[in-house]
Formats: sequence, C-alpha cells, structure tokens
Amino acid sequence: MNDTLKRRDFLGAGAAVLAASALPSRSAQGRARKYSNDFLFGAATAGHQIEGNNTNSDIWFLENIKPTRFGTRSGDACDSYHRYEEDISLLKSFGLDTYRFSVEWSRIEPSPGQFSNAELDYYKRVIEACDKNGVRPVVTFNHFSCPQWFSALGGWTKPRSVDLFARYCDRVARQLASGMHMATTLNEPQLRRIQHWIAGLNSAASRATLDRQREAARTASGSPEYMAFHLADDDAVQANLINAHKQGYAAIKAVAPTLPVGVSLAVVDYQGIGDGSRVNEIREYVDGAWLRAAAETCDFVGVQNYGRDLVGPKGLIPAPASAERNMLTLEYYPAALGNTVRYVFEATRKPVLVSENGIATSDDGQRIRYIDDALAGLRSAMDEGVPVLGYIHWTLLDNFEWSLGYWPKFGLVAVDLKTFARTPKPSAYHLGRRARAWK
Ligand code: IFM
Repeated sequence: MNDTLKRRDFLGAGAAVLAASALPSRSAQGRARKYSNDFLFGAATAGHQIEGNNTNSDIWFLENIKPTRFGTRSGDACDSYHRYEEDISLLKSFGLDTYRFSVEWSRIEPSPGQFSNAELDYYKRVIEACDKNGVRPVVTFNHFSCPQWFSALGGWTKPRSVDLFARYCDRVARQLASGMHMATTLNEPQLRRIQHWIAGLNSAASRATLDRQREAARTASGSPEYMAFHLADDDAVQANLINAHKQGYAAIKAVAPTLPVGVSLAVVDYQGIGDGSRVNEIREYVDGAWLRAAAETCDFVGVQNYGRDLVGPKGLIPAPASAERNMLTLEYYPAALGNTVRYVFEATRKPVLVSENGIATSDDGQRIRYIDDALAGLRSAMDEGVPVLGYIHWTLLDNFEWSLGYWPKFGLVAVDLKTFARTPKPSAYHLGRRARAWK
C-alpha cells in the first residue's frame, strides 16, 4: 500500500464522517444505509501481553518481586516478538484488514535518552509485514507498560513524565510514522479511576495491599520514588497523563501532520437507575477530563468497551442475578458498545474508532454471539449518524491478561504456551465473515 493512498483513504472517510458530525434525529433512522469501504475491521494486541521477555519494562519487574499482584509471570508470552509474521498473516487469512499493536517503550528506549535503532527497525519490520499482507497498522505508542527506569523516576506521578513521553513519541514517529495508518498515544489512561470507583481502592484492606506492593517495588528497585501506572493513585497521575497525551499528540503530528492520531479510552456504559442516580457524577469523575482533552486534541477517539455498570443513588448496583456472565463472572452485555460510541461522539464530536471490544470466555460460541450482538449495537449507532471508523476486536491471541495471568481467554486464536502453536477458533473466521459482509 502506498502511503499517500492510505492517508487519502482515511482522510476521505474522515471528511465524510465529519460532515455527518451533527447527530441526526432518531426519525432519520429509516434512511438508506451507507457504510464506508474504508471501515476498518481488525484485531488488537499489546506488546507486553504477547511479545515475551519484555525484561526492561516495569511490569516485568513487578511480576518478579514479592509481594506481587501478578499470579503468573509473562515469561515468553506468545513469543510474538519472533512470530509476528505468522500472527499478521493469520489475521489476514480470517478476512481482517487491520492490526492494532503497541510498540514497547522499554525496548525502544532502554535507558533514558538512549534509543535503540535495532528495536525501532524491529517495529518497522512489523509494519512492513502488515503492508505485505494488505493489513492496516494502527499503532499504540504506550499500552500500560513503561521502561523500568521511567517508573524508578516516579513514572506518571512526576510532571517530567510529560516531556519524557513526548520525546519518545517524537523518536518513534520519526522512524515509524510513515508506515502507520492511524496511531493512539495512550491506552486506557483513566483505568485507575475506573478501578477506584469499582473496587473502592481506598478501603483499608486494598489500601494496605497497595502500600505493601509499593514498598516492595521501592525496596527491590532501590528507588524511594518508584511508581508504576498500576500502583499509582489516580489523582496523582491524571493531570500528567492528560498532558502527556497532549504533548505526545503534538510531537507525533509535528513529524506526521496527516497521520490520524487519537487516544484509546476505556469507556464503561454507565447506566443510571432510579431517582438521584450518581451516574453523571461518575461519568464526570472517570471520563470528563479525558473527553474534553480528546475534543481538544484528537483526530478520532478510540473507544474500548467491555460492558456496563448500573449506577443508583448510592453508587454501583450489582448486575441482575439472572444475567448471563463471562468467564470473569462479569455480565454479558454487548449492547454497551453502541451506547458508548454514542456517548463519546456526543461529548467530543470526533469520529470514533472501536479500538477494543471483546469478551473473556472459554465458550467460543458465546464469543460469536457477543461479536454479533456488539456489531448490531454498533450498526444502530452508525445508522443514527455516529461516525465510526472501524471495529477492532480484543484480541487476536489468547495472551497475558496482566495480573490474572493466562487463564482469561479473550483471543480469537488459542496459543500453546510451550510450543507457541496457534490454533484459530471458529470466532476468528466468523469475525472475518462479518467484516466481508459489512462492506
Ligand atoms: O487485556 C486488556 C488490555 O490490555 C486493555 N483493555 C482491556 C483488555 C482486557 O482486559
């Protein structure tokens, strides 16, 4: 694929969706359907979760200290560091045309200011493998894991994290942006707020566990300032993450002005129940500042949705006891996807890319239903006029689900963790069929 063409494709789609950017009234639902041929259909991964041996990263370090919140260590993961060509051609063989993956900061900048040309070349080869297969690369500049040196300096709690991230974005963009189709700066930066809200991190028990982990990280690293994203208090990192996104966006756009750049937000479908529901308060707490930042800076907003939360006057209300569940015992609620793309578009007036959506399940039939139900909701939102640029399923491979280890199965493809053999599930082919029928 030639660069100018790829960009023109996107800009064409972007112009069309932006032209439609005032949401038509519901009475317009019956008009003729029109979907762009540029609609992206793909699957996502993240470096630390699939590459293996990401030894310079803070997550690797946290997996290996005691006490640790990680039940299992990532180790070789899916060995995708060596098997990316197989992974990309598998994705293509299903009928998908987009691969979202992340570049690993800790490989690219193993010590402060020292950038590895060899690792940048490695990611160039990943992009070339996409190109060879006619697959569009959507690249995440940071998907949670950071260099160990960065977290030893205090990570996102320190204002200097903003310049460090912008410098990294500049270097990556200079080497790689010309091959990217789209890019996002940060992945789910409001996650700590969601966790605060759901798990009540301020409860004495969880506060004590967090304190023990922080202490262990500080002792093992020898840095009294040590702070990784997953250990931080949301309030301590929120402002720096927002500035890092803004400066990262500016750094990438300075190098590649026509590359569409956004941020991938974790968007829960918060539904108010009863009089006096706290739903607006929680939406503002979790999403408010990020939606405003996205409206200010992004070319598109990445929406990552996995379900809904019911919110009453006293806070979270459990899902109905009769609700269908996934293997994480969370409610099966694919309709949340359509609701969240509407919500994000209404707040930002920016085109939306579904940069993640999926389900942890050992029952692939449930995954197939989930895909169909989620796409039905997405299509309704598009029929109402929400400009959606694409659907990227989480995830291509069964992989390292952070502190939960390898048991949650989000993948379209099963992976044998000893031989690394890949076995596609029926859902992979199903998603490919849906992609072909969509266009
Ligand atoms: O595995 C994660 C991913 O890293 C970020 N979004 C949610 C996924 C499933 O929990």
